[in-house]
This record gives sequence, C-alpha cells and structure tokens, in this order.
Amino acid sequence: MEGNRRWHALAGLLAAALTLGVGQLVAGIVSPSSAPLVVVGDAVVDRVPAWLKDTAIRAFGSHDKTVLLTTIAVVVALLAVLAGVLARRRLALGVGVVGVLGAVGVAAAASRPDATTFSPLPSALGAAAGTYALVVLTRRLTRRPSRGPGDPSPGRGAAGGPPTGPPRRGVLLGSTAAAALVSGGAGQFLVSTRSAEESRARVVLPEPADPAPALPAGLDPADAVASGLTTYATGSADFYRVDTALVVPDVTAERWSLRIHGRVERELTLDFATLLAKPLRERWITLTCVSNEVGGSYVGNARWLGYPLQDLLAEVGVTDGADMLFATSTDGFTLSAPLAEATDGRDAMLVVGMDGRPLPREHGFPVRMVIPGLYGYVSACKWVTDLEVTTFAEKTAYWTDRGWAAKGPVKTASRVDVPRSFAKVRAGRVPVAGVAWAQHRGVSRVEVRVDEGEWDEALVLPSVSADTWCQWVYDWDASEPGTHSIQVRATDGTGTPQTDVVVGPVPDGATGYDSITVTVV
Ligand SMILES: Nc1nc2c(c(=O)[nH]1)N[C@H]1C(S)=C(S)[C@@H](COP(=O)(O)O)O[C@H]1N2
Ligand SMILES: [Mo]
Repeated sequence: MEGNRRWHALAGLLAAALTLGVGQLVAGIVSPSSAPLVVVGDAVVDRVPAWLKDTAIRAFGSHDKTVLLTTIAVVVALLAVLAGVLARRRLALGVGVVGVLGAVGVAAAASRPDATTFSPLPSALGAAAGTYALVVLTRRLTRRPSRGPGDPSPGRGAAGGPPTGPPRRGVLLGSTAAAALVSGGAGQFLVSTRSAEESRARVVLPEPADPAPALPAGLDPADAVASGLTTYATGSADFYRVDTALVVPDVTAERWSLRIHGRVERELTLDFATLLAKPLRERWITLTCVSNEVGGSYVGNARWLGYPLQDLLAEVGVTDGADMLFATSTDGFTLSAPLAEATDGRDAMLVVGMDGRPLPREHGFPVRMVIPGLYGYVSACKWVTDLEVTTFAEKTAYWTDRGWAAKGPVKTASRVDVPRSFAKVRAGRVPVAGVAWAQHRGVSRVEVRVDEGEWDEALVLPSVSADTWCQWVYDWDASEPGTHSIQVRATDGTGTPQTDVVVGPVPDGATGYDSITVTVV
C-alpha cells in the first residue's frame, strides 16, 4: 500500500538522521574530527581522481566542500529511504543497508591519517542507534491495527498493552526525530566548544622582534579601488582558501607540537609556547596557488608573523645530502619544500600570525609554513606538525603524487581588475588597473596593450618588497567606440618578461596574458 510505504520510507530517513545525530554526539565527546558524514567526505576527497578534484576546485571554488557534503547527504538519504522500504518486507534487508552505511563510516574513520582508536566510535555507535530505531519503527508500522473490521483476531499489540494506531506511530516517529535533532545539536555544540576556535581566542601573540616595514604611501588609489582594483593588503576574511580538508582541522595550540627529524644531527620537538618565545619576524608576503588560472583569484597578500625556518633548521643541524623538507599536517596532507629556498636567507617561516592576529583556523591555526616565491603546494603547509629533512629522491608528497611538478617557483603573472571584463565604458580617459606578481624576484615593469597594438608602460605602484605583488594603473585614451581587448604583461626583477605561451595550471602553473574585453560607447 502506497501510503504505508511512505511511512516506512520516513522511518528509514529518521533512522539515518538518528545515526548521524548520535554519531555527531559521540564525535563531540570522543573525537571531534570523526563525525560520520565528515569522515566519509574526507575519504572521498582522498580517493577521487586528481582531474575530478581539479575540476571541482575550478567549478565550485571554495564551495566544493559544501557540494561534496550535500551530495553525500543526498546519497545517504536515498539509501535511508531504501532501507526503510526494504525493512517493511524483510527487516534484515533494511538493517543490512544501515549496517553497510555504518561500516563505510567506520572504515573511513579508521583510514584517516590522524585516526585514533576512538575515531570509528561515532560511526559505529551512530549505526547501532540507527539500527535500533529502524527495528523499533518498522515493527510498530507493520503491526496490524487492533480489531480491524476485516481482522477479527486481536492485534499483537493488544495483548495486554494499550491499543496501537496512528497516534502512537506519530509519537514514535516524532520522538525519533527529536532524538536525532537533540543529539546532533548537542554533538555540534560539543565539537565547536572543544575546538581550536576557543584555543585561538586564548592566544596572545608577542610583539615581533623584527617588525614588517611600514606600507609605502601611494597604495590603493581610491578611485581605482572603488572601481574594483584589488587592495594591496588582502585581509584574512577575503584571503583565498585552498586545501584538501573537508572540515577545518581542529588543532588547539595546547595540543599542537612540531617534530623535526630525518637527516638532522639533533631531533627536536617544539611546542607552541616555545615557538612563541622565540624572536619572531613579521613580513608582507604574497601567497599564490599553482592551480590559479590566468586572471584567477587564488592569490593574496598578508602580513605573516613567524620564526625563520632557516634558524630552526640550524638548531637541528641539517646533515649532508638533504635537499627537501617534507611537511605533514594533522590531517595527513603532505608537501615537499625545497631546502635550498627554505634556507637561502629569504623569509621562509614557520608562521603563527596573519595580519596581527593568530592564524585563522582555515589558514592553518595554530602553525603553518610560508616560503616566499614558491606556490603554496610546495611551501605553505597549514596545520603543520611534522617536518622531515629528507631528499626529493626519497619521498614524494600529496600533489606531486598526483602529477604536479616537484618544484614550484611562482611564475611571473599579472591581472587586469579594472575595468571589469565586458564592461561598457564612456569614450575618453578610462582608468585601467590591476595587480602583478613575481614573488622573490619582484616586478620591475608592467605594460598594457590595446587590441594587440604596441605595449605601453603602466605605472607600477610601490610595494614593500619583492616578495609581494604590486598594483599597477594605466590611463587609457579610449577614443574609438566599439569592442576592444586590453592585455597586460609584467616583467620580473631579473628583466625577464612574462611569457605569452598559454598553458593551464597543471603541472607547474598557468601562463599567458590576462585579457579583458570592453565596449567603448
Ligand atoms: N594542510 C594543508 N596545507 C596546505 C594545503 C592543504 O591542502 N592542506 N594546500 C596548500 C595549497 S595548494 C595552497 S595554495 C595553500 C593555500 O593557503 P591558504 O588556504 O591559506 O590560502 O595552502 C597549502 N597548504
Ligand atoms: Mo595551491
């Protein structure tokens, strides 16, 4: 009967909701990073082919994680409906589906690189609660109504108990839903209060022993910024985020420690207080993602507070033959940074602060790396807890295992921000502006050309160092109505102009000129 099947489908859904709710509660108590949906999502992220991941990052940007979690939730809901409907005919089948879901969660939790003995518990206990709910609800729904007109024998429920029927059924379903909500909500509360956010609020950063230079005058021309020019300082709220972590790893400063080992004379384990007590350095550094497309937005400039990797490595004494620093984060992400760039005197740092505040959680709280001049995937490990001094011959890391280049120096790039592409502009003087970067080499000039004509010099605004991007402005005399293309190119501090060869981000960064189309009216 259709209507009846719908009740069973609902029972399946509620059993699944209780599974997730209890899972969340248990996660909140024993293992905040092991909530069932999250561990399954993490496992999916680690197993999808690299091309699919790249496409997802490109298509959904920072919403890729929401899309993935929603997809998993929809799949779970469909399986839950199936479990409910199957249980109506054969209870064991429905229970089997819930069991398989629980087993997937347990396996995913156990396979996490940061798994502990507690990690599988949320999925296991959640599935147990869900199974129990499915059995109870299904039994109740399949029970014959007592003394139905076509059934003169009394229903099983009538054997001494109160009469059963729709109200009882509704109460049972309703209380399952309430239990799912309450446990899920309580679990969510526990997860968030035991979290890194609280720990971050307690951190007091010391004054830098070596402060960042003051920003030069003349940055952020108001009219250009008003029409869309990127500001020199990005601000952590607007800073791009790229990582493989489905939920932001929950690392408290109190729990954090960093082990430095491998080809070193003296192994070292560092805790957060010891790191903060060291003489810290503050620097403006522009960070870029290798998967940034020409004209893309995976680039940002911040004031980072940290301790030089060079000094840390001197403390442990790097032995001969090492050429790589293999960094591991709490969530198992790894990267391989070239030792040469980490120790050649540039501001390669173990970072604790961003723009005068403790690192935001999504940018690596409590500690990350930053090495100016290298793309993030070979330099900027967030939530870093392990540094192994080793060689490129010995080890490969997360993205290099997926076809990206072993070394990732940032390529010279420039971008037009103003006018917006496909804008209509009034004939006359049209302000054109944007940013350019060639970290650690610096930008020496920026040129603009209209309709592939002659390159013309743009005004490069000051920057604090070669490690940051710069803004540029150009006054375009737009006299001819119609559609025009505007292109930009930068030349780095060594005098090498940006290449016009168009390549995509894989394997070592996109090149080609950024170009916009505008219509003069
Ligand atoms: N733990 C961890 N660190 C990571 C990554 C990651 O996936 N996990 N991604 C790297 C990449 S590819 C980039 S571009 C930078 C981005 O740093 P942001 O998110 O703070 O901008 O972090 C790097 N560090
Ligand atoms: Mo990246």
